[in-house]
Formats: sequence, structure tokens, C-alpha cells
Amino acid sequence: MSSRKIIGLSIVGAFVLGAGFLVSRAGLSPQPHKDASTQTAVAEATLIKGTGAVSIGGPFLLEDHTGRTRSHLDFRGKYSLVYFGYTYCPDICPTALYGLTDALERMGDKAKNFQPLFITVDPKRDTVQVLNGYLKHFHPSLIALTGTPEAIAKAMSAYHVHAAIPPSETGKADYIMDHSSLIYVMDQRGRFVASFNHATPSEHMARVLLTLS
Ligand SMILES: [Cu+2]
Repeated sequence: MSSRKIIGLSIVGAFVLGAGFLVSRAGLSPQPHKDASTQTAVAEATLIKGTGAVSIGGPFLLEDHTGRTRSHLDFRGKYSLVYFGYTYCPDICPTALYGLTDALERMGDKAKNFQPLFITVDPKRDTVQVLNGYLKHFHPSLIALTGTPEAIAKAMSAYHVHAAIPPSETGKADYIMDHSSLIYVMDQRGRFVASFNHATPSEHMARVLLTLS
């Protein structure tokens, strides 16, 4: 294992496929084997037809990494791949975004049917400038979004995303956060179709996405 500590992968969402996937660094896991199997089960992302039974996603009004105001309507007409995280994240977010980048690269021309979006859960530190610098590491089509704490909270709530500064990190300037780690696949009309997480192999992601495009 690398130095990253993925601890207590908890199912916190109530929707299909146990979509709430919380990455915690608050303490050592007493049951690593149980966690590993949970992770594998959730990593086996499967295509789900949007049933409308549970609503995932919703309107937002945020600012992108170039300072442009963006709403959910700007991303209609293509599939969106939506990931919530923060740029100071030492491990999970880069893993998710490298995986996404690799999946898109594997898809060749078809990648242009998908718009990857990175929405920060840490608007205090993730300014437009910080997001702009961060994106250099990932797929050129990636758009990063920040906003007021209220606007971010609204977007997180629409996607059932949880993020918090654990007590052990409170008061530190370089705090790390616990946060959900799911890549949501939304269709051209903003409806939820599937989810992956940071541990989903990029080959698998590419294969599933190619069935949509
Ligand atoms: Cu992260």
C-alpha cells in the first residue's frame, strides 16, 4: 500500500449502489479487510438507469478556474463526469483525477462527448487561481469550479456529498479533509446515470463510458 490512508470507507448515502463513499483520515481502521471488501464492491460501478427514485445532481451557479461564471445549464448536451474534492488533498483527489484523465485518454475521440468537472469542497483555499494551477496536472478538458461557501454547500447537497475538517485537523492552516469520493456520470440533461470512485480502474471507467457514447 502507498502512504495514503483510506480509512473507514463508510456508506453514508441512501441512494442506489451505496453512492455515498466517505474517505476519512481521522484514525486507523480497526477492520482493514472489511474496508477493502467494501471498497471493491463500490468500485464495481455498474450502469444504472436513472429511476428518478432518488435525485442526484441539481442546479448550481459557480465560478470556473478562469473566473467565468458557470451554471449547470452550461454543461447540458454532453455527459458530465462530476467529482467533488479539494486541491490540497494529498492522495484521494489526485488519484481520482488521474484515473479520470487516463480513462478519457483511453477513449480517443469519444472523450469529447464527456465533460469532466471538479467541484471544490474547500472554497476557502481553492480560489480561481489555485484551481487554475492545479488543472495543469490533469486532462485538458477538465473544468474546475469554486464559489461562495453557500453555493458550494448547495452543490454538495444536490449530489449528496459530505465533506468536513476532522477534529484532529481543526485549527491547522494545512488541514486535510474527510470527503465523499465519487465520480458521478450525468447524462446530457443532467440526470444521474452511474458512479465510479477514485479506486475504479481507468480501463473499467473507459469501458463503461464508451457504452454511453
Ligand atoms: Cu481528496
